[in-house]
Amino acid sequence: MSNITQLDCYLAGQFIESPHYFDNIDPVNGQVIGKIAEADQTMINAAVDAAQQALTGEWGKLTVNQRCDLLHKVADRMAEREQEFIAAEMADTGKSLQQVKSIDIPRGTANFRTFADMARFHGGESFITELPNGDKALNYSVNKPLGVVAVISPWNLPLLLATWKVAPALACGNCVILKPSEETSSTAFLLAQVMDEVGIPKGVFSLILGRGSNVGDTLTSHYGVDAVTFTGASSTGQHIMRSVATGVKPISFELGGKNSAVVFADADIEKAVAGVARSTFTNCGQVCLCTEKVYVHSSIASEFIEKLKMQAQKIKIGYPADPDVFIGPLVSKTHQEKVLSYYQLAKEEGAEFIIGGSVPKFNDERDQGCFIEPTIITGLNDNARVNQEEIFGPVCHISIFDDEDEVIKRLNDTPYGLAAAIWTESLSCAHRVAPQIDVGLVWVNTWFLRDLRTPFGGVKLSGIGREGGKHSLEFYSEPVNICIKLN
Ligand code: 6OD
Repeated sequence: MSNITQLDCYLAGQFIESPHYFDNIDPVNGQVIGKIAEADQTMINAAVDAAQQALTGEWGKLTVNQRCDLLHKVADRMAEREQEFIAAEMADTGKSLQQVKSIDIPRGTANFRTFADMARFHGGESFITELPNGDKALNYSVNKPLGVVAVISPWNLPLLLATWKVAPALACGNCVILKPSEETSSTAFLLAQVMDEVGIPKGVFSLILGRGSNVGDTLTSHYGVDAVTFTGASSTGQHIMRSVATGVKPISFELGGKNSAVVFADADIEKAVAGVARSTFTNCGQVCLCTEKVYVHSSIASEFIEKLKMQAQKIKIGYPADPDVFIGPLVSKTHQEKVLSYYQLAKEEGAEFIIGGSVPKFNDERDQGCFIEPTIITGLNDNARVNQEEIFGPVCHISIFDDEDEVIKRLNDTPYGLAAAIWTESLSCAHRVAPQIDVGLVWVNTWFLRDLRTPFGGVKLSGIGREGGKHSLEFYSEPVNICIKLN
């Protein structure tokens, strides 16, 4: 296990003690496992100043290849310290060893390697411009970093989603100030140690810890912060948008979702059941891409529901370090109360519970933790609040449909638009339906299969902009046009 007990901010190449700390709580049993610094205005100012100096100093003078080599060293050192990252992520989130080992930590290193490699090949455009009098000009573009980028990352996939933004931002030559969620600061702290160990120049990467309500606005509205990139709740995205408006700063937001899965009559039912169980219950439902609404064709509905119920019954809930455990607790008491309030709302709205709906009983310390039962419900209208609002827990509602056009219309009747999954054995059905769903990403016969070169992001309340591959490089840099008259 990680022996981290005090997490400090890292700025201007140093770990700095803070005037205030708050408790880090273990979601497995509610015990205090450490203390986390609360940055103040002076520390944020110092991080911004150091970043601005680094941009014009050693960091700004590195070649792209030197910069990208350094980012590979970050990935290598993270891999060497993998066990510490695993332990820290599990302790903060309660997520299972199975998941941390297979998703969270490998993606942390993959994010650095992928964007370091891609940035080496990020070229510009060039044109020979012909004027009416026969003169010519050479127009070309060079990619410049945006400057100081504030990365605000969430608690559900802490290392994965922080590095998804930190890595391309650094690869493009920016300086980064990372503000992780107050629920999950530990892997960000380890990342700061790694940056320090491999010799990332001082000021290039800073870690600002603290509660969003205290430090968030100070950071995003800071005159020295040039761009803000955020993953989290849509309401927080709206708040950040207001705070950056005065500075007209570029933003990239990946926000909430209310994602659907559609199981067509010709689906391979075993694969669809396993896939929907995975897309609903992975990470205790705390992935913005998780399925919360399932539409099943009437001809296979009873078989599908029975099999999904059996699959959910097999899920082992318990201590995250137990290798057989699929889901641990939710991240916090506050979040457990939120998810439970939706279970209660579902009851009030008249849902039928196929399985779950409550808190599991262990008769040990875990009863003080934040566990929750995987839950499947049915019987509600599409416009019930439970079917419209993001719950972010291990729960899905099953609806029945008869007709393709009808289900597409129902899928799109939501203020969110992040992801969807379609289960069908018909290639033409997949090609016909996928582009008609108003989301940023459609999976067919799979879920959360990621290629980091692809565009990633949402529409409507689910976000602004695209990251991934060249889209990340385009967001984290600005093309500058240079026009040379030729004679
Ligand atoms: O896989 C990714 O790159 C990504 N951005 C996932 C987002 C998950 C949100 O909870």
